[in-house]
Amino acid sequence: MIEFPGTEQEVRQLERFLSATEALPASPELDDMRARASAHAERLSTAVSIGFAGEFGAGKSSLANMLAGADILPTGPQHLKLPLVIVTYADTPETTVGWWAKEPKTYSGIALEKAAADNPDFISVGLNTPALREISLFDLPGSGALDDSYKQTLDLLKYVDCAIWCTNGTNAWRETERHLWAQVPETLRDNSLLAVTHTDLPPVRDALDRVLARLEKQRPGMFNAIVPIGTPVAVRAMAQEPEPDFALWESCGGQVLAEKVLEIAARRRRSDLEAARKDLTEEFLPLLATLTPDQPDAADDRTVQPSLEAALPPLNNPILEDWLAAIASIYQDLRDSADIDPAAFLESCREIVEDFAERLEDGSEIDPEADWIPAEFEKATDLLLLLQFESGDAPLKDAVNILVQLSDNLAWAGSSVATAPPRTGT
Ligand SMILES: Nc1nc2c(ncn2[C@@H]2O[C@H](COP(=O)(O)OP(=O)(O)O)[C@@H](O)[C@H]2O)c(=O)[nH]1
Ligand SMILES: [Mg+2]
Repeated sequence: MIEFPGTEQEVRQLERFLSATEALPASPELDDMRARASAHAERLSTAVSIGFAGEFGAGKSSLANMLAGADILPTGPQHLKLPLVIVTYADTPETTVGWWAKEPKTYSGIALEKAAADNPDFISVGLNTPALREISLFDLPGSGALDDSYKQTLDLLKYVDCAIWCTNGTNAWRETERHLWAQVPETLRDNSLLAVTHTDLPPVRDALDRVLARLEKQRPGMFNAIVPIGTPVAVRAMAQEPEPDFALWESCGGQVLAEKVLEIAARRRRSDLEAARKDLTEEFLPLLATLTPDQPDAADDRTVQPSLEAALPPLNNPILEDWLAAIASIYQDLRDSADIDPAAFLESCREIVEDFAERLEDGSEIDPEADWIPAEFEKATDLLLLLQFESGDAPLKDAVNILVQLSDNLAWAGSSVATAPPRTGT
């Protein structure tokens, strides 16, 4: 089972950075940092988008329905001409019609036909399927050979993080498909799958090994993986009562396809997270460490201040202040040394966390409601010790994340009752 990486912690840190820097005097550097922080926060709070593309009748909508676990998108020959349809998460089912240059309009419930009649540029259908919180599905209109739809497909593929190019196994991966796909940016190709559909049909099944061998030769640089699928069989397998027919789900390709989709989406999410963490640890958090965190009045304080340091009132959270100073000293050491020794870095992190764990023990410096925090520091001490036995870069990143998490804990609750600022719900 693939773990989909959570983003709450990073989003919270980015938001904290944005609110703490909101009232600072503008400068090109700060504006650039704030723009990057809000772009990271936006990306990490939005589901990873998976585009289904391919020629007419290739099985795009059937496959998107299968992954959504619902019969939402019409399939087969039809009168209803649909633009891009996005299937996404919503608490209650709704249908939104959207235009690139006009305000959208929302209908309650699933209303594709009504939505299509508005002649929108795209339609978004909201379902409360939990998996859609992580991934949204973009069902692209079919592309024909070298007509307008071809350019439209290329344009719409710019909006997706990952794609599944659907090709009909009866005549898989035709010249027209290759021609289009070769024009897709390399990063997207790398994050995409080639789904060979209709593999449940006997002629396709019989020739499958040969077809897959041919496609595999052309795969490098074009797709992350090739997955054969008999979609109606997969749907039937999952709909079995009283429980899904897992053997059939596996043999028709449903299992591998679902896993691969999750894998490319999770990989994309991880790379977004890494980019955000890099900015957080290298720039945002060090700047934040020089400021007062979460001061409720900071955003309203419009007084012009001469410098970043003077821009915010002093801390009234002494333990947090000491903690941030300790972290800042680690950052400083990191900056000063050309070549970090991972073991030494982990050891200094551990020492600091251990010191604070001891200091927190008597409970006088934190909000009584936050009595779980000392235990967090003790757990972190043990974790940091364990990380010293691992190799590579991963333990360093984990250590930084642990420090950041602890900073968050202290920012939230690290002031004594007498000096605690009013809670702002952040
Ligand atoms: N046997 C079989 N039929 C499929 C498969 N995928 C799609 N179909 C059928 O092919 C037709 C076109 O599928 P659709 O999902 O509408 O294709 P789209 O135009 O790419 O969205 C429909 O009648 C589907 O039921 C498959 O894997 N096996
Ligand atoms: Mg379709």
